[in-house]
Amino acid sequence: MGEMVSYAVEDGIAEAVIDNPPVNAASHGVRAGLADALARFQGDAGARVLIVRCAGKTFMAGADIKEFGKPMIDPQLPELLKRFDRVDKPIVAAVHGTVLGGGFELALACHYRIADAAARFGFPEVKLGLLPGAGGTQRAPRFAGLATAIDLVTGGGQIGAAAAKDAGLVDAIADGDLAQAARDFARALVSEGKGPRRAGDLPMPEDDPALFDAARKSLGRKMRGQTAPLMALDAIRIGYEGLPFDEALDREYALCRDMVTGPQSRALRHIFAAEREVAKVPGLPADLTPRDVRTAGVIGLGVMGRGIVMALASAGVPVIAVGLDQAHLDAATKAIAKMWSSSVAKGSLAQGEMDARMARITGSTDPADLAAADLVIEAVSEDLGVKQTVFATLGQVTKPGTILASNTSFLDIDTLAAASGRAADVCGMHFFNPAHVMRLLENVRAAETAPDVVATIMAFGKRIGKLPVLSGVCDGFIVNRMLSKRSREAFFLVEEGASPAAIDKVVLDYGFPMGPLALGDLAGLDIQAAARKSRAAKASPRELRADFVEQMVAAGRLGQKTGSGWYAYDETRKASPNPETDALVAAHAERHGLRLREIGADEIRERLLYAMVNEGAKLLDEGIAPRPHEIDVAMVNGLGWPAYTGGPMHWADQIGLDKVLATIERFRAEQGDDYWTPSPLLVRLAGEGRGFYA
Ligand code: T1G
Repeated sequence: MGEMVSYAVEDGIAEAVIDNPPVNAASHGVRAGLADALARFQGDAGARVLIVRCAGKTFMAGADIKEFGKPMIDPQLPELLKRFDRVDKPIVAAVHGTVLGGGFELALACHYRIADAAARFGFPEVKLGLLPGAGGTQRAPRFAGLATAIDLVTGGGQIGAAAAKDAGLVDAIADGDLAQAARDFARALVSEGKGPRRAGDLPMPEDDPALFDAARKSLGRKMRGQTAPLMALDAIRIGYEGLPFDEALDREYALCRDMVTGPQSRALRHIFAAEREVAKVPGLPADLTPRDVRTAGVIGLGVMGRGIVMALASAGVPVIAVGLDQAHLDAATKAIAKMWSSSVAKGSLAQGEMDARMARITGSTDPADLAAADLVIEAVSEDLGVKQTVFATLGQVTKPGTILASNTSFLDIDTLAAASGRAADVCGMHFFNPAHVMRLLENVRAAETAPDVVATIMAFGKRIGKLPVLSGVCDGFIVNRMLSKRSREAFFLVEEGASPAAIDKVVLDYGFPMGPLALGDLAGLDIQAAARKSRAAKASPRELRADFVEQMVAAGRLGQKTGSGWYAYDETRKASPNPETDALVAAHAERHGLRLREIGADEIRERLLYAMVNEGAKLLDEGIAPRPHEIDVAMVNGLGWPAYTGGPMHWADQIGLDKVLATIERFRAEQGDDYWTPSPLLVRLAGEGRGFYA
């Protein structure tokens, strides 16, 4: 049986218990162990019913992702689950935790299912660029009907135990101990003379085939650019259109197997692994003890400060919220209550939970009240002088060992550390707007930040449900520094003759949620103008000359909020090309004697994206980003870089760094060294025929 699956029989009830921490993935040892247990159960006349369950925190959470790409060893999961169909005695799955992917498929291949009340179910395969390849697309519809099966299989989301029971995917919800409830359930099956209830014996539902077309349309929008959801929909259709069950299973598995080697699955599995790798900071002693953070503090209650207070209170952390004065504090408290009240009104937040969150927030206008905090996050205005004063105060009023973190998006944290008088306790925690929604958190290690402070903010970031990525100190850290190069190239391309719509279309077609110019209109061109102003001292003459944003702000055109920016907006904020912008660009070219030219989509894409890849390589060169993992995870989660490309560094590796470098060298010849000098790391890796990851 091997050590991963135990098998025992008592009073005619056989139990196969899987134990493969941390998530009972269907590794080879689990599959072999289950095969043995099934054979023993089949051959043991004394065993009337079999229960399959898992030890640890969750029932099987899927195939073993770490085995993908390696030669698969028999029995493979699809074939093993077919054997469940051939057993002539009842099999019960007792499930808890996150019953996902191949784990959900194992449960559906069992004849009955009893679930812990807190269990959750889903087919996340499409998030890995795959489809349920062990019967999910054929068994789920037979138990739950077409609409529920399509939603689960193509959306990759999860449903709870009660919803699963209502849908027919679960037969009973355990009352109390799951193992005992499973035994009682099994015993009742035997006493009622119930035999196997195989999915394959159930007819495919005759639900309306129009569900497929509707799903195809909505997937085209919701999962734009991704192939797996549409392939998963086709897999369901194979069985729906009458292919015999076993043949449909074989077709489904063949589809899934072919997707494993596809670029989108490799990219999505890379991001899955990278998002877990970035939690392990290289060079940090594994035995470091994070500091205890019982109470947090936030000073500065503008938009970001309020979002951070909400993120902390939502995660169960008591937080002292310090405003500049009573008016600021009252406005912040009111705004926070309003946001949560609207969630309560929508039914996405229980009133009791909102009350608990509000109770965790203690308002104050006196920084001295932060003496009770173990971690203080500063979120005052992005002015170095103001922040220096705040850090000097924090250094005085907080107790020794309290961590002092700045939410600044680009100011120098070493300067703030010096102002505090306690540099070892100072770091950055850069949240992304809206801070209570966006998962990405750029944790910034300054020159003198103590190692245990780094360990603390990485652990604390995960504790509050964020995705912490470590960065060193530089202007813009990882995301905003790379983004600033895309903005530069976008403005240059406008100067050279590309229309805003052409530029944004290339970025949209690549898979971003929005193009750079439309994004500027959404955020507000006044915000962008202020950011450009703060960097003017470091900007080149050409960057200063490309002052379209300043020109539009001067004309009162701030983007969506004024109905006019790069685009013109109607009352529903629908964008259309803006003649005022065309006139502005033409006048700009005339004024500066610029020759406008036709620019193709390929050049636009390479100018915008390779500028970020090159900057990412410089971040690695300078040690700002510890590894390419941090860059890919930050750009996917901070800028919406499409995960199915793997992020900038993985994507560049797939193209080949020699090709990326050759294109950058061409731009260098055309655009000049200031903007297109390749990073030394990129040159070296390309020369060695390697990638950022290889
Ligand atoms: N295989 C291998 N390792 C896995 C794994 C998996 N399926 N899921 C998690 N891990 C590792 C993870 O890498 C990390 O390792 C540790 O477990 C804790 O993970 C045939 C083809 C289950 C909700 O996509 O969603 O089935 O970093 O930090 O926050 O049709 O893990 O400690 O070394 O995420 O508590 C489908 C993916 C596979 C589920 C738990 N299944 N996992 O979250 O822990 S494809 C999935 C998750 C498939 C079949 C198809 C989450 C979780 P390390 P964690 P968590």
